[in-house]
Amino acid sequence: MRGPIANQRLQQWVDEVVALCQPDEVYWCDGTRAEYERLMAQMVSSGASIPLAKRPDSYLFRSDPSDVARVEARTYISTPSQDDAGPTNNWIAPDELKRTMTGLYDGCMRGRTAYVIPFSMGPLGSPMAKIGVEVTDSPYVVCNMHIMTRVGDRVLEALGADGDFMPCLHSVGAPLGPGEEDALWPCAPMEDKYISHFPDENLIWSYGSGYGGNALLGKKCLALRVASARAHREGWMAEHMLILRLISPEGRRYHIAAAFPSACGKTNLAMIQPTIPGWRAECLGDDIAWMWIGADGRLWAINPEAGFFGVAPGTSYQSNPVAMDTVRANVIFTNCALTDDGDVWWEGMGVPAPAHAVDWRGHDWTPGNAAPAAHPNARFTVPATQCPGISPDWENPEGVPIDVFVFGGRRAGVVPLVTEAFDWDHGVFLGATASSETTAANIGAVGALRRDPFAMQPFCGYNMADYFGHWLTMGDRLGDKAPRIFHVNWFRKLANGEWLWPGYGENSRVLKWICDRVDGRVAAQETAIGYLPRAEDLDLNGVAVPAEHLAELLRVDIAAWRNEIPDIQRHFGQFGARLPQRLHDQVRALEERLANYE
Ligand code: GTP
Ligand code: SPV
Ligand code: MN
Repeated sequence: MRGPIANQRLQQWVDEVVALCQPDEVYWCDGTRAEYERLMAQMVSSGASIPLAKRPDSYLFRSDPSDVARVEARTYISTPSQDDAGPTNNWIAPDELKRTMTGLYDGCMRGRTAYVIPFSMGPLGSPMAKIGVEVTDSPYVVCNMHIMTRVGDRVLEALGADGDFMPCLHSVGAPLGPGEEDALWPCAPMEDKYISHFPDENLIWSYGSGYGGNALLGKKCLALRVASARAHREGWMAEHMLILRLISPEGRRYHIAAAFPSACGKTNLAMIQPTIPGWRAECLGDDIAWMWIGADGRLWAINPEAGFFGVAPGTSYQSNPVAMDTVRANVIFTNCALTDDGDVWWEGMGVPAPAHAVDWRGHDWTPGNAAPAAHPNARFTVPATQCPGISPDWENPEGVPIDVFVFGGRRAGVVPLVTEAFDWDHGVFLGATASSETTAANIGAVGALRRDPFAMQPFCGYNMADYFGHWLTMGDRLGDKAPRIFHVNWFRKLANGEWLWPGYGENSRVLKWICDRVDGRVAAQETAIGYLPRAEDLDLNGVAVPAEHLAELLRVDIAAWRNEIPDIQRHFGQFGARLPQRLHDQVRALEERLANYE
């Protein structure tokens, strides 16, 4: 098939992996459309993939019911010293973890093909781009990597004979005996799953899961966990952030990078269609931003990905028309429901439930069924180029200059609609203390309130206290060119469960206030927790938000905020002496302000 690979280190690593995992065959991916179609056709004939009659070139996969999301409980940051992984990460010593996983990998690809996927995170030719090579025994992973990253021969060319790459080993962990029939979605039991990172070696080993962030190793594993550790060492940033360009009626461009936890609104904000006349938006990325300080002293950002792996439920022509148009054709759907006429359906799609469907488990489903038809973490995989709102600059190797950071989370109570930080340190404090109700993007409790600093709790590849310190250092280096920092919460609820804020396109009203603050065009009130708009400072022309809802959205509940302090102290306390003093100072300052705003 292919002659020897120019890059000796790559050939040697692949040889080692093949000797260990013992696949029946080894296949080097070239990244072509023909390859994608060939693999998809194989999966259609095995029954793993269902072609959708109603959606051109689109396919539905159903995962094993046990393998529906990331598994934080089985995700490891394996540094020589546990302190370097820090209290927010699972840790096993590298020797021990490699011994355990080598045992699991031994012969794990028997009966399967090992696919070698050379991929680039970031546009090839960008000084920020990083090359990885994933070896996987999952053709589903290959097709998804085709969409989510830049794959194939052009990457090997860029790698050359002595280029550097990050080795990423993945197996679904289900070897096949001779003649044994494969499962439609092979995977290993929970106790054998390991999503492991060796950040000091730029090395990733994943075993036992075929789903999303566990298996598409360029995404969370490389571009966030390993990259964040590397960014700390090298003085740049790898963040769980969307990148958005907002354009005012006068044509002024604002570049916004926003960090919300998993399934908390990044894709939706990244694809926003502003409801305020004259304002426009362009999408640059929906999940990950890599940022560095440019020659002009500003912070520049690229999106290292090439596609969207987005949450399907809740996506409709009302909530996110840009996403709906993006997924009209050429999509991989996972764990959506299948309609009788050959389309996908999910809860919150904005069209009536079909009278009959096949749910994500493959069972008959009719409206009124207690269980949802689509899994809450059902996803679409789609190329970014298909997004009608994609920015002409989305692949610009130089990136875009960031004006604004927005942090956020899903909080039914307490946290107002929008808050502006007093200064950089206070902004870092807002990021470091951000909290959110957990979602179905991880296997575990849903709706449990937890701290999710900078939306990086599951993705920070080193000690989170050092990560906070890195943010402070970046601010010091950026000085007066640092982006302004805000915090938002679209998810306030009434006691009856109704949303207080309409969200989605109407979030542009908050973004407009943010941009106006950056340019000094609008007032704010100083409160104990930061600057907030008064109701009259928000442009609410054309949207009906009851005055009492608005008052609640912009209210600073002093008693509730005082109640947050012990939890913030507990949260910071876990880092011991490693927590930067400047964050202790922020807690004290908040306490004092809360005491003064009786
Ligand atoms: P990951 O891909 O997991 O990192 O998630 P994400 O942050 O991109 O989340 P996404 O935008 O896909 O949103 C997840 C869920 O939140 C979807 O069901 C959305 O419909 C819902 N959502 C997004 N924005 C809003 C909003 O402004 N208001 C409300 N009420 N829900 C929203
Ligand atoms: C997330 O969970 O934040 C995601 C989806 O973006 S996954 O790729 O599965 O991690
Ligand atoms: Mn994400």
